[in-house]
Amino acid sequence: MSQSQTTIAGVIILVVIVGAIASLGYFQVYVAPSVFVSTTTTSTTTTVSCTRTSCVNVTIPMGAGTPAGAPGYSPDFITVVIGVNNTVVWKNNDTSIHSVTARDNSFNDATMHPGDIFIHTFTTPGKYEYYCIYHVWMNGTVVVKSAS
Ligand SMILES: [Cu+2]
Repeated sequence: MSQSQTTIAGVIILVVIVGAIASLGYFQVYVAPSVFVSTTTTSTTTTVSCTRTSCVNVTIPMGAGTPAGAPGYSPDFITVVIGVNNTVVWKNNDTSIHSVTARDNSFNDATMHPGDIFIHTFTTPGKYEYYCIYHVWMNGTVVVKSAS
């Protein structure tokens, strides 16, 4: 190997090493933290959901808006009793936006971003049907009964 060939080989090896270190640093600084941040956010918002017996959780699961076999709201039919468990907490666990919109307009959260929570307390007995304005095939029902 001549002197210039040795120098070129040395430069190439140096570039490969620097590149490897740089990409490892990029992963640690930019990629890894975002993974940890999203995990933290998920567990934080989960604890915000209803943990009392006086309310009922309804989740919007992953893929809820996919037309074919969409899971929609889960559960999509609930019965609550005034004074017992008449507060309903909806949580969007999907990665797309959804809404919880009453057909009689008595309640509405039109912009539920991923991770968002919507809380509504029912005070009048009746049957309340709701849907998602972005995915009209997503339907849910809340039956509200008086304490009696
Ligand atoms: Cu939707």
